[in-house]
Amino acid sequence: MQRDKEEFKRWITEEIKRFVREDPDNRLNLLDGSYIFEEPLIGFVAGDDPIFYKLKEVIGEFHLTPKEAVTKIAENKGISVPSEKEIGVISYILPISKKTREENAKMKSMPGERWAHTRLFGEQFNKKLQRHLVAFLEEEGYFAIAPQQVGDLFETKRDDKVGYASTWSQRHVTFAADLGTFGLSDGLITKAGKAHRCGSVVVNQPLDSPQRREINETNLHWDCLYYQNEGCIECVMRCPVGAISEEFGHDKDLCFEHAVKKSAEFVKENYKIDIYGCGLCQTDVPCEEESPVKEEE
Ligand code: B12
Ligand code: SF4
Ligand code: SF4
Repeated sequence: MQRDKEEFKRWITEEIKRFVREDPDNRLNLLDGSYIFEEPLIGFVAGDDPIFYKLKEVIGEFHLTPKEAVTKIAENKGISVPSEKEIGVISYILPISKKTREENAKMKSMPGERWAHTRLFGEQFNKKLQRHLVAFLEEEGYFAIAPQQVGDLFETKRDDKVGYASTWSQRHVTFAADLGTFGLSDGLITKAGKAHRCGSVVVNQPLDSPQRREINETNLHWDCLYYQNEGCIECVMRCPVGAISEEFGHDKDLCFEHAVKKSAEFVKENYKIDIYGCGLCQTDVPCEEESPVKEEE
């Protein structure tokens, strides 16, 4: 069943919120059973938005446009490939629960137990939500894909120009949906802050893009106090390995060594689960649970 743009947005927004509220896997089931994620933020982008070509310049030619993402899958399924105008992107933010943030805020080097469980089981839930949305849309006759869930499409790599990157950067998609902007630490700061995980789905439903600010250095980092000349370097101070600096921003290699490699040993030994994580730069900072920058009058 086809819907008009506004009706579609209301309908899918309701379903995402319902699933996050009701699905039993959005719970720290091996800890206290509390919510992993709080109420999501949801945004939309038009499939023919020129920003997707800009992302190829910024990230690399390997970063997919929504049309490229659907083409291969449509061809494999023998479905006619929708044009760019017929495609829309649904993007969402899953804010990490207050209790988890509070615990991580007390950590000085390694992630808290709840943060580690959120990285493992929260990401499993994030994937489940993407798969659920694809199935939910398909039941209604839409053609939908979650690019990060398609093995043939999604790949993370270490690129010569931009360092660690992927073929579908969720943060850049959420930026395109005007759900947030990039902080000094690289983290995407939204109205619900920077301590979150995010995801997206591409569908053959025309959607309008939001009115974003013009892209320039300040607007790209609009929600970050450092770029608003407010003198904040809290994330720099929080990083235990000096991976964030005023001079170079985020050093992904230093971050990788700590947040992926070193933390995995700690998490296994102390929390008995196989995962890595850190996120110290996302907690105990002014942008943790909200955008610290006031709305323009
Ligand atoms: C590879 C990866 C990493 C790498 C590299 C991170 C990175 N900066 O790209 C490493 C291992 C270091 C890493 C670490 C972490 N990660 Co990680 N990671 C990813 C992954 C798989 C791909 C990211 C990607 O494709 N990046 C592309 C590159 C090019 O992005 P970039 O360098 O940051 O982009 C900069 C430039 O493009 C620049 N820019 C310059 N000009 C322009 C112009 C325009 C128009 C735009 C839009 C941008 C732009 O802006 C960006 C910021 O400076 C995503 C999942 C996904 N599929 O997206 C998760 C993801 C980014 N990670 C996430 C998280 C939570 C973490 C950790 C906290 C670990 C943890 N869970 O405990 C740390 C945080 C590090 C930090 N300071 O942000 C979240 C981010 C949430 C958030 N608030 O931003 C994601 C989105 C996972 C998810 N599904 O939610 N991660
Ligand atoms: S802690 Fe301060 S400098 Fe760092 S991203 Fe948040 S607002 Fe920006
Ligand atoms: S995730 Fe950890 S290691 Fe990486 S930049 Fe943030 S605080 Fe530093």
